[in-house]
Amino acid sequence: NSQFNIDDAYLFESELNEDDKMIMETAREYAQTKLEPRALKGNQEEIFDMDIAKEMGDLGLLGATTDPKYGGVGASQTAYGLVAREVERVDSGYRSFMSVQSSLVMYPISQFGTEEQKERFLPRLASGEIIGCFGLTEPDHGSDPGSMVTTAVKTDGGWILNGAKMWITNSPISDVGIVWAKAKEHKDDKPVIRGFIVEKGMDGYSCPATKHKMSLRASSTGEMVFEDVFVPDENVFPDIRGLKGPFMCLNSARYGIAWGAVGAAEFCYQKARQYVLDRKQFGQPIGANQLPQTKLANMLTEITSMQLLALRLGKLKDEGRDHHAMTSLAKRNNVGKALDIARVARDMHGGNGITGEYRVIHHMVNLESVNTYEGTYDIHGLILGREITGIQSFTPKG
Ligand code: TGC
Ligand code: FAD
Repeated sequence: NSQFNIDDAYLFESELNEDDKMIMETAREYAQTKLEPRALKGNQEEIFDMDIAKEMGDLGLLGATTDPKYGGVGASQTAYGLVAREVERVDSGYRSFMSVQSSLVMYPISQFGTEEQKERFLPRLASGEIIGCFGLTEPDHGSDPGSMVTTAVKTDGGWILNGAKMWITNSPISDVGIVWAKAKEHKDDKPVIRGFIVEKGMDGYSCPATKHKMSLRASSTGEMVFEDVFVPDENVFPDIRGLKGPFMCLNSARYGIAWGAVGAAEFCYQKARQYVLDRKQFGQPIGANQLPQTKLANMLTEITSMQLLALRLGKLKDEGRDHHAMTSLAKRNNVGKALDIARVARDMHGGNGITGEYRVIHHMVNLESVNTYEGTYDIHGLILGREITGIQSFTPKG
């Protein structure tokens, strides 16, 4: 009989191949030695240390699945997820930076870009020399991006963009942005959603920062504002049309988030366990009581199911057998469960749980954003509901 592993109850890490394990260990070592010491200050003072981009780039952690020809390390989807888990064990904000760079900027350039676009942007994004952002959400169109009002109108040699994107991770620190807009080639055309690569310094393009966030404070968030911005033809994705383009990027990011939530939940569970073993009340460790023990049992049960779900989805993605509804299921379940675990872990820390030092409240408030972005908990429920019943319930038409 093997020993029971209280952090990996069903021994999921023993299922990983050597390459995936090596990337996971590289990410873990980096996150624990370089990110963890910055996390509390980063959160409290709203600092995203720009060195992080280069450090992650040097280790091959940005766009890890990208073809080595363009600066990636050709990692598996499973390995990409394992990196997200290690980074989010420290701070969902650092994982957000990594997810956006990898899944929402490098992925669309790899999938939809021209050869010239790939050569021009991917190696510098992979090394962390330049930073990217992704603009889909608008001030009045979040869950329903199909109703976006940002426009792109054809002109000589390029396109003129007008509109605004809101809640954009990395935008204030970005050198490039992938923006989705309703494009019209001719005046009487029906508009169609297309993807554009915008660059810092383009006339009429600005990225004001969003201040006073109470969550993901170490992640830089802002707007993307377009006032008659000229984007040359060479910065347009040539073939992808419609919402399918941005949604394909979201599938990749949502998958990474499902793994990231595992790391945040594991951190909170391990902290809560240690706390109730160390802290004595009524003459005995708090952990000697039945309620804290069953809370820990519930956490481990949920974490085990989250680990297995993420691992299985990674394998299905590596085999090309995934469906986007599987990703919705994993993102919704894992982030929802991680948030529940963080809230219970916060409670188990009593007054100390209110300070940043124990860092559970830090994860708890971060996970509120994670539960909202990339499709809210309820929107993923509705995506699954549509698959299960065959009836869409987003609009009253049914
Ligand atoms: P719907 O009719 O469902 O679909 C339109 C077209 O898209 C196709 N499609 C997908 N393709 C690939 N993957 C998916 N997941 C897809 N889902 C849909 C679909 O087949 C169709 O194609 P076609 O060829 O027939 O036109 O579109 P809808 O408007 O009814 O969509 C409804 C809904 C709710 C599913 C969708 O709008 C949605 O997912 N809303 C949530 C919005 C969201 O997730 N926004 C995320 C913004 S980015 C972000 O938050 C980054 S945070 C990152 C960080 O910091 O880590
Ligand atoms: P709404 O769509 O207004 O939803 C409000 C509430 O109504 C939610 O609870 C929702 O579940 C519910 N709701 C909406 N429609 C329905 C319905 N039909 N039925 C039932 N309930 C419904 N976006 C980007 O494009 N790029 C980014 O990099 C990015 N980064 C982000 C970073 C942070 C920190 C945050 C908070 C958000 C970020 N977002 C980004 C935006 C994010 O994707 C949106 O906030 C999210 O999709 C929800 O949209 P909304 O905020 O407009 O909420």
